[in-house]
Amino acid sequence: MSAPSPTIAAIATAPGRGGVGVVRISGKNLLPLAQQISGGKTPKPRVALYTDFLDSDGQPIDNGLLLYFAAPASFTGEDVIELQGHGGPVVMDMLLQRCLQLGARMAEPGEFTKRAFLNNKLDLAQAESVADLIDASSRSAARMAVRSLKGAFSQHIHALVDELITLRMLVEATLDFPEEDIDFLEAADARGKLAELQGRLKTVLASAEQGAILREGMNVVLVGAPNVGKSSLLNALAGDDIAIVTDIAGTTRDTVREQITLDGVPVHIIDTAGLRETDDVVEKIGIERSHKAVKEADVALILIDPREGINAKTQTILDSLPDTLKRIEIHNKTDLTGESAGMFTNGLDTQSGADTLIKLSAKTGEGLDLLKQALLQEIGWQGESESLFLARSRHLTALHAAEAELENAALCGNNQIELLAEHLRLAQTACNEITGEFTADDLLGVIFSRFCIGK
Ligand SMILES: Nc1nc2c(ncn2[C@@H]2O[C@H](COP(=O)(O)OP(=O)(O)OP(=O)(O)O)[C@@H](O)[C@H]2O)c(=O)[nH]1
Ligand SMILES: [Mg+2]
Repeated sequence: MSAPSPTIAAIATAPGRGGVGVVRISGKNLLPLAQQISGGKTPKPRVALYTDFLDSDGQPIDNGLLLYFAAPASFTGEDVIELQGHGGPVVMDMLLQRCLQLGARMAEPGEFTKRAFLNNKLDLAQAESVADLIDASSRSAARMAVRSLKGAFSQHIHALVDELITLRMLVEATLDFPEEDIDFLEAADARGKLAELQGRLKTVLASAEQGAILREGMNVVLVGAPNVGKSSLLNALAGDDIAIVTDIAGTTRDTVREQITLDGVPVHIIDTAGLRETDDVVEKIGIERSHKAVKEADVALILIDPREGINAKTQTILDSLPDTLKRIEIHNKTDLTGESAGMFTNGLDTQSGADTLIKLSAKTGEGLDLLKQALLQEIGWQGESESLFLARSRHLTALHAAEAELENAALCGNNQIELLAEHLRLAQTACNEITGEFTADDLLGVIFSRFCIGK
């Protein structure tokens, strides 16, 4: 692949004020630009040059450090210049405008990383992990993104592809030399190799699925009658007074969102308006929003005061819940109801249809840990380990496709060698999509457009 040529520039630091702001430039042969901006100085690669940054009249816009990375030893693989000036929005914009005047154009979101990919500095999985690292919403997510950026995920994919290639060579050799045929494949233990490959793929897939949980997190919605303690539970989980709590039924009218982290997994909690018959216009809208929030959720926490049971409005919502939505029934206020806190899962006949019941007190915090544990169990989180990858759904789709092709390959009979070869080829294509070896251009456009500018 050849590198696109126009010089690009962008403010790489976050908008707003900061001690330092960085304008980043990438392109071919950037030394003339460096000289014009610095008043004729020639920067040495990888040595900080303290200089004024000059406008077209030779007047200083700012002063700071100019860093020059000569191609190909740079992030993008092209010449890269970083102007590290003072981090004010106006001065940064003036520096950027100066670069545009000198022939650069504004970089598109993710364009620096895209060039790094096109110049073989990063593979696609690594490039994606750059964005994941920037977007990481927990320490665990950040740690995994760095692991992927340093190539841990790609290494596993490459190992898979290497084994696949070995197997394909065996099979294709049989096609080319039919006289060798089946005995040859049996002698080389092709079936054993295929089974091994399937096992390896399963392991990678399991790690990637865990990584996807860490990347995407989960949406949890709190539903129930007024006054059952939904907002109190949100506050208890968040460890902060996020939502207003009173003993007046109908306190929460709008949905309230808060993100917490459980064992490194980002959890988006949505508190909703208590569900009841009402003439209050505002509350009615709130109840409508509760319906909507439930539809977006992965897990619904159905709060009940066991002394009162489920009211008609709550029942209506429960009846409308999709079957795929996971449910946990919660009996709140154990400090008042006399029940002891606990988690129950076997042989339950809950009012809500949930197969997990937790008794807790949002007020005293008793039983709260059980709820956290249950939430992580519901989405299948097994805890962080060194072998996880911060996978995206794109990766999971590709790995599942490869898995299906290997299963089909395993089903091929001894007289279906051509079909076997084709399934193995398709399995390899699916794996290669992850690292970008065979990814269509339009897919690249989608992936990189989700980056921030300057990255
Ligand atoms: N004793 C006790 N009181 C609780 C508990 N949880 C909530 N409460 C009280 O119950 C009342 C209602 O709590 P909220 O958290 O506002 O209930 P809600 O479900 O959000 O109510 P709406 O927003 O009106 O739908 C408040 O007076 C809380 O202090 C609990 O576990 N034990
Ligand atoms: Mg409330």
